[in-house]
Amino acid sequence: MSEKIDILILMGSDSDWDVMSEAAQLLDDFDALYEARVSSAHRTPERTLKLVRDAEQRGCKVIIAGAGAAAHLAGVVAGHTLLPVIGIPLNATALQGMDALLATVQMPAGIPVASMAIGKAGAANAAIFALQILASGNPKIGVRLADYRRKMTAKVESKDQRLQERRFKKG
Ligand code: RP5
Repeated sequence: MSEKIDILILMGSDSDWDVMSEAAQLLDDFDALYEARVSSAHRTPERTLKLVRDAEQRGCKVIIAGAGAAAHLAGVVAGHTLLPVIGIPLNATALQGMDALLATVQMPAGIPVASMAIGKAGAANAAIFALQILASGNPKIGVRLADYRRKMTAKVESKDQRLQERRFKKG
């Protein structure tokens, strides 16, 4: 595969896809150029490095990495590239993602990972954050992000309106 991509999504296992697909879905909604691949920091370290190098050569600008057990993927990737890396801690062990959160967020100084929340909210925010990074060089993405946010605002306002109507009916 050698087409241009803006974003590489990496996940440690296919068992991560249920959560990581939230990021992919959002990137699809924005017609983003991305690729989603399975590769583990522990099980396939060389393959992970190769995917990162290939992505760099294909013009990739941001890497999103999600992992659950001994969640080193985002940090290892960050150590191998100067591209910004966004980490998603996943709930894959008896510790319900707290272990992955700490492994993802507690990077030593010098190798940053932008850690999101555990799980689906983190995956969605990783996609939005990646788009925000791309928007600095692509105003069209910025316009679409502003529209996305306007729609979110409208949704909250209509939820509030429905709540007020329900309360009014009861009263
Ligand atoms: C991590 O181990 C993966 O990111 C996944 O969250 C977890 C479990 O992987 P599987 O045993 O389901 O392949 O590396």
